[in-house]
Amino acid sequence: MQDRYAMPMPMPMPMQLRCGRHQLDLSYPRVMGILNVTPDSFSDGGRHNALDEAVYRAETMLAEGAAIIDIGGESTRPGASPVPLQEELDRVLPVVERLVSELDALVSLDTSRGEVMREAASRGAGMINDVRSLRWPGALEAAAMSGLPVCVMHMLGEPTDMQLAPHYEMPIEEAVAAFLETRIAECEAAGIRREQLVLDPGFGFGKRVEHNLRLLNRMQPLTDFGLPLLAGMSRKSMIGKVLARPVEERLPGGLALATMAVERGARIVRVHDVGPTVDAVNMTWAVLQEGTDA
Ligand code: 7PJ
Repeated sequence: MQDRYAMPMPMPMPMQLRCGRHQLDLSYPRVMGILNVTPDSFSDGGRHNALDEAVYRAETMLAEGAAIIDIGGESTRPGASPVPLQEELDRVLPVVERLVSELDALVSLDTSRGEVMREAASRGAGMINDVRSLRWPGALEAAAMSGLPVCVMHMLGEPTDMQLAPHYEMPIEEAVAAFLETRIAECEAAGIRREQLVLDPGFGFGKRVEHNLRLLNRMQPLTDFGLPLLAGMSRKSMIGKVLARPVEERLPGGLALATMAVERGARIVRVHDVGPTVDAVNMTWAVLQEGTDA
């Protein structure tokens, strides 16, 4: 008889993520709704209160089936420069407070700043989403102190320069895996438990369209880390470039990408258009579950 310890078991993926007061069930794919609170993301022109509008948008996304609301006060679009700390705090904290107190929402904070992480955590945020993977001074410590799950994402360079001439010395999927492996180790060394990490290939962050397409197609091996994968491609320029569509006409392309991400192992999909994506993801999941007795 074969030694039952001879075959290494695949690392079990954490199916439940503890997010402060919330428990996030990742035994099936979930949708994260994007809530940008940068001044240019509101249509009000001063007529409505921007804070009320943000709360209303979050409420709509939750009603459409979003499991997480990702609040971002810093534009990380290609070419964008960082906003001053106080401005970021002023933008995001009132929104965190209202989404937590009025909607009991699971809020994630799209930030690279330790101060923002700390303040948001103390107001009830449940997750940290840092496109710079806690590489800014103080971020590792603040994230560890918060005890919240952290999404670590691959990015080559900084938003200011990342799209100028992205170049890799190795296949993109290997570069991303190597980067994530290093970040996981740094997070663990700082006291963040491995089971509290979510991994993101970072579509559009220092990548040409060919890089993005290849990375999505070859994303499955990233599940070997045994951690949940998050994919964010909603409205991104990879869709614009392939389909020649302006940003407001990228939903069908985005649904195709969300479907493929789930098929290749993503458990969180970060999008602007929550309702249609929830349907696309749930339909995809139904097919993937076929025959598994789940
Ligand atoms: C991402 C993000 C992403 C994660 C942005 C945009 C740019 N966070 N924040 N993954 N993208 N984790 O939404 O177009 O892909 S901002």
